[in-house]
Amino acid sequence: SEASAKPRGALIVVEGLDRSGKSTQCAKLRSFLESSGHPTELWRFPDRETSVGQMISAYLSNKSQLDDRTIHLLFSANRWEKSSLMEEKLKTGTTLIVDRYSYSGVAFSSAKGLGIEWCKAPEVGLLAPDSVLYLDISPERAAERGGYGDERYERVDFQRKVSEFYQTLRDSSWKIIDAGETMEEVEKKIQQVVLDKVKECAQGKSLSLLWS
Ligand code: FDM
Ligand code: MG
Repeated sequence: SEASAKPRGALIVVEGLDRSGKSTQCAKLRSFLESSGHPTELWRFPDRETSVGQMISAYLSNKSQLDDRTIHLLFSANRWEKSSLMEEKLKTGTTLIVDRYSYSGVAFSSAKGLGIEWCKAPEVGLLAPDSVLYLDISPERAAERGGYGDERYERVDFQRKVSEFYQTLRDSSWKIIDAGETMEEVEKKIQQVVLDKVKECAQGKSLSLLWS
């Protein structure tokens, strides 16, 4: 078909602690790719627009209480409900920059005490990112950047635990970016990594699945 003859887009995931600069860098990366001629969309998880996403949003803003396993599965369901659209976008040539993905899902829930393998199980079979950019910053340094908001999880002690669990999830698709550098330096590093990856994907790198 015409769709499958097109070079596919890349699945680029950006991870990191709260206040590590993810959202800013995702927006900059999106305009960079667009201006370089690569059709690009910016996605984020949780996607608070869906009905599952609204339950998640209420939980994060402390308007509702949910059992730890229940909210974990809702975060996962929120990725599954977008998974076929994600695949379609990639296969028809759109690069996706995704602000948080399954790594957030596992790191945050594991930091609450749930087992890592239990946390990974519902993620198995989702599309695996072509590249994970981890914006590396200490929780103390992150908190200094204007402080955290008042959502659940935005506390230094908890974020430290999350960063430990993130480390256990690192694999060969990860690129660790020093997020303590200036915004421009971080931006330049990300651009280089991502452009290479976008080219690799357009040249036929195949999509794979988590978590193999
Ligand atoms: N979070 C995010 C999780 O606990 N699990 C997940 O699967 C995802 C995607 O939700 F504290 C947490 C991480 C963060 C909170 O994310 C909301 P944003 O990026 O701050 O909106
Ligand atoms: Mg947040």
